[in-house]
Amino acid sequence: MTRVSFIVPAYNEAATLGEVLRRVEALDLEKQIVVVDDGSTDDTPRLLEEWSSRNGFHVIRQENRGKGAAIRAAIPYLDGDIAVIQDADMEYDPKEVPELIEPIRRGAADVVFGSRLSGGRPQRAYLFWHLVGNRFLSLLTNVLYNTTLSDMETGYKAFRADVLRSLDLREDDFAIEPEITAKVCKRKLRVYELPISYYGRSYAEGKKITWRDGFKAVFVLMRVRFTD
Ligand SMILES: Nc1nc2c(ncn2[C@@H]2O[C@H](COP(=O)(O)OP(=O)(O)O)[C@@H](O)[C@H]2O)c(=O)[nH]1
Ligand SMILES: [Mg+2]
Repeated sequence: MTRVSFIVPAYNEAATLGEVLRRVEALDLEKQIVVVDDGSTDDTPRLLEEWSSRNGFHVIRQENRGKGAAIRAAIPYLDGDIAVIQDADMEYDPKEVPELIEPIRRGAADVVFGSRLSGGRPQRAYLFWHLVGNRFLSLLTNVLYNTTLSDMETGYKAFRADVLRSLDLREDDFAIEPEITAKVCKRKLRVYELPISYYGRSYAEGKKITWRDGFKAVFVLMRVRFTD
């Protein structure tokens, strides 16, 4: 049976992390869960304490350096055939993971992006400028790498685990998303997209990404294309 490694970056996510972990745990998959909590100041550490003795559950702690650093810290611990990045904030529903990884299981894909912009699934209507920014970044990705992605910033990205290990990721913050997208496209891997639901949260609810990350994404997409 295919083993699936969930990478869960969690920074001050006590309000939702428990439910996310329960939903992941409930999936009928052979799995491993690696949570990276780098300096949360809410109840996240206590909650993880309760889970830490479970089989296939691993917690990594380090100094706070951003989502990218958290994902990178998890990679050496992965023992699955497939790796999925699972945000801890309930914007992405773990129930959709079996569908997301299916093209990899079947041997058709090396990487699958869950798209919030390809239609057909519930999407919270809000944050117009995020939509514009995301469409622009996806268009730029498509032009630079001759591809057809609709949502390069999506948090749901699934990989053959060996492919994820080989990407040589370096970004610490939210620039990890364009870095992954760019490196995956540049390597000419078999990338697929699937529609996923998006239960977007507001800044008041704890969202952390900002317009600065959007500008940095442009830079990273260009840099990987022309130099790395
Ligand atoms: N470990 C860790 N996780 C982070 C950090 N920054 C963001 N995350 C996690 O990355 C995921 C996405 O962050 P979020 O703020 O929802 O980003 P957005 O939805 O893209 O605006 C969530 O699970 C966050 O807890 C960080 O500095 N450290
Ligand atoms: Mg989020």
